[in-house]
Amino acid sequence: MKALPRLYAIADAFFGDPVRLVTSLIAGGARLIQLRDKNASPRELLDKVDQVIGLARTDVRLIVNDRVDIARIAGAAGAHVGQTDLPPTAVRSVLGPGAIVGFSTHNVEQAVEADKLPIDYIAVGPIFPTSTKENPDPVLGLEGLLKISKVVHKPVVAIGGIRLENAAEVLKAGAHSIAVIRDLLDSADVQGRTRQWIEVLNVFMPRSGI
Ligand code: TZP
Ligand code: MG
Repeated sequence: MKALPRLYAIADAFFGDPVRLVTSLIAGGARLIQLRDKNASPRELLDKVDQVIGLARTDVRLIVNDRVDIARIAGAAGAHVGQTDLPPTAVRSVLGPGAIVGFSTHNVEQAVEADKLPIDYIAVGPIFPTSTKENPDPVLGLEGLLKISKVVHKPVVAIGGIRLENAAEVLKAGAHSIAVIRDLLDSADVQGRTRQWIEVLNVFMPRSGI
């Protein structure tokens, strides 16, 4: 079991230099951060991950989106993969038992299958409409999230269109943690927004690890 914080911040390079973004997220208190850069070449991404790991405190865990090879080479804390990326069982065998492995799901069937895999959390989304992801799957809503949370055992990380204003509802619908891009990164004060998020999420009792 690996304890996961409530806030899962995603530093998406679409919103700016990931090194700058991660610096602000860490300063605001984020301790689980994913680096997502859909356009970088493998070499560029490795360079960015190296830089970000270089500035992370030891209590910050950095997860690489999509590229398990780069997570492994850079010594990141883990990797996050989607339905058409490398299968989670292969990811686990590459990264080892200590790594955090996350897997995206978009409906009940996928979440139930994901629950049987050697992963640390099941990402579920999009919960609400989002313009951050290209070609998103159909919106699940809080009802869809609740349905999934009830049938899986692994921690659920909710993602997609979640804003601070509806975060409490998302936790009430069974999410263990919330992954956020736009509501953090679109802010003129990423550090301050991160701090606000953590204050709101921490009102909920921390649950025992994942
Ligand atoms: N996967 C499902 S929705 C999404 C991803 C990567 C985008 C989430 O971004 P935002 O800005 O928090 O809606
Ligand atoms: Mg992917």
